[in-house]
Amino acid sequence: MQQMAMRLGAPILHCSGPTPITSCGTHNRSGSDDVASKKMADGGLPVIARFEVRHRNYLAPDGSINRPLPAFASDASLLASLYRAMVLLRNFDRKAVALQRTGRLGTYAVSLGQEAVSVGIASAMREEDVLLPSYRDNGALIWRGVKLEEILLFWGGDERGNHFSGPVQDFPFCVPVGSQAPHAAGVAYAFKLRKQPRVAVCMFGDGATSKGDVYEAMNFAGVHKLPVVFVATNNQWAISVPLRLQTASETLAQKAIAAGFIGEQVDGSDVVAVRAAAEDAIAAARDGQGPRFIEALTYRLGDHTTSDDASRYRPEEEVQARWKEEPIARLRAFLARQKIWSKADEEQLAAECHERVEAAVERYLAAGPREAETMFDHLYADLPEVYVAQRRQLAGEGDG
Ligand SMILES: Cc1ncc(C[n+]2csc(CCOP(=O)(O)OP(=O)(O)O)c2C)c(N)n1
Ligand SMILES: [Mg+2]
Repeated sequence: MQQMAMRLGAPILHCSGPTPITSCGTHNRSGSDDVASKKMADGGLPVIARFEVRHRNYLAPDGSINRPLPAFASDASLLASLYRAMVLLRNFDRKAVALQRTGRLGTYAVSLGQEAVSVGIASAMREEDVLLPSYRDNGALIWRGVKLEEILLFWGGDERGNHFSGPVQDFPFCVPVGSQAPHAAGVAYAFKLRKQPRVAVCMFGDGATSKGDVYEAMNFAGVHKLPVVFVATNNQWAISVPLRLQTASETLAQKAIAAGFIGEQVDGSDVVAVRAAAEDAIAAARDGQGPRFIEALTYRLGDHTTSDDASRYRPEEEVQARWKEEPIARLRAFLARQKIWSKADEEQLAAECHERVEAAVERYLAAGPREAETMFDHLYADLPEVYVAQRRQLAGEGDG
């Protein structure tokens, strides 16, 4: 962490204790002389632990650069592919909402304003790593090869969507808040036992960080030094609950410190920062250094889902102000400054996205509804007798 902090020259976001910072994300349990000799805290008691949380940002909202860029940022084609993935996701979201509004899709959660998080994180993963996403991480699934029509099938209530084209070991969307975190610790524990150089990447929201599942998973991962990266997308809202009512903690990243590992906060509207933080964290986890936690600071510009109307609980001015920071315009401004993205590229991309999304919708609609009795499938290895009878009945095979 110290090394990373020096390389980044990032500001200290949070620290405790009145004395200068001497350690980073670690504490001295020994009560040794050097600790005792440090300046005494209140009441003459020695300070025995002191922590820092770093904040990472490279691109300003106008696309200018705040600090030296990480190595991958010199790869113009990688930057363009990150941009393309974010634009595709925004187009896909828009269409998915239109499908829901016209009765052709179930509840859907858009990524509006947070596209840089799921795309940036997934872009730093290897194929053999395992993604454990929340319901809002479409961008990560698409990056890893899940087809758009498969995502539509899932949100259309069709389990065939979970039989996806992405890496077969990846987990499906997790709708229960935070329950993917203990699964991630379990996956990482398996990697460790098998001595496989693979990493579990677990994504959830700010609201999920208040769940016992998340704390318990982080604690277990810290104790066993598991190869897992926890990513909290802090979009400031958990449906209608604002962050200030979610936690009294100054950052979400500092929650990792209690579990014994590094937590870093990144500007989640800066895809370069998200990818760089993910690269560092995933490499450390793969290297046997244990878990990491990334808090991606962003803003949910849209409603929670298509079942929500956010104008009932947050002022329009707040949302408008946050549009100035959004990730797609920011990256486009940066790419334009670097002369690696033109108006013609933009027009071509818009046409490509339109075509790709429309073709996926056609395939989704052509898949047609499943037989009603399939609702019993994929729940149990052996269907309990009571459901066997109900399944038969629905299938028109008599009372069973
Ligand atoms: C265990 C559980 N409790 C409650 C819910 C209802 N619920 C769905 S989303 C949500 C808020 C989650 O907020 P956050 O973790 O910040 O994620 P975001 O929706 O902002 O991406 C809640 C309470 C749920 N799905 N699962
Ligand atoms: Mg949230």
